[in-house]
Amino acid sequence: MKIYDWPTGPYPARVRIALSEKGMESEVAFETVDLWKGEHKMAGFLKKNYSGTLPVLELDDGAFIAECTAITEYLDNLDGNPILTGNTSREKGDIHMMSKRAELEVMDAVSVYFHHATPGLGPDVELYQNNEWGLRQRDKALRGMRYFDSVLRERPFVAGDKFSMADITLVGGLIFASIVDLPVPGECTALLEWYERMKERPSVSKQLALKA
Ligand code: GTS
Repeated sequence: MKIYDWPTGPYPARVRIALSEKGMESEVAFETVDLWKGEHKMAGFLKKNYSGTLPVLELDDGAFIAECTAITEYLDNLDGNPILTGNTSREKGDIHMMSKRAELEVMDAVSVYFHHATPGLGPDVELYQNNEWGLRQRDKALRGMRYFDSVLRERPFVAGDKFSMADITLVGGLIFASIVDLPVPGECTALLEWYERMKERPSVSKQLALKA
């Protein structure tokens, strides 16, 4: 299998953390697609992923799977031991719901803020920007952080008692927030404590070390 990504990118981080949690890193080759040069918007790459985003997983038969959630679910189920996406219907439902919320309320909102209300990937790549929309999404991300703080006051992990894909998605959101200098509000102590615990996991610390 091959993964096309940008090694330190926050969405790629979600798949890299999942691979590390599964002990599957050696089963995948990585190919870098340069976001800053806009390689992800060029015709050759759009054939692999219509939406022009990273990461993308290429299977050995030449098929492509895009979207972090889909890639993580695929990889997690390969060995018949889905530790990240749930074993029972209930676990799967809870994890998918909370991961989707982490995506909608934090990660995607931070991403829109980055692409619309900051220089983003630069003028050659950011062909349309809407500053006001970006700032609204920044505020949405801050509301999302407060929501997850309230969740993590009640339970140790985002989707319940176990580490899961939902935690990975929220970690991705906070990685992106730190890249764009959008700090977690100081009053979100449960979220901040949870993030410190996440950083102690080898999968996450290894990913964060790539930035150094
Ligand atoms: N919904 C997609 C997913 O979940 O995989 C979003 C992927 C995404 O936005 N990836 C970023 C991207 O391609 C990569 S990174 O910014 O995290 O490194 N961004 C470039 C762009 O032009 O949107």
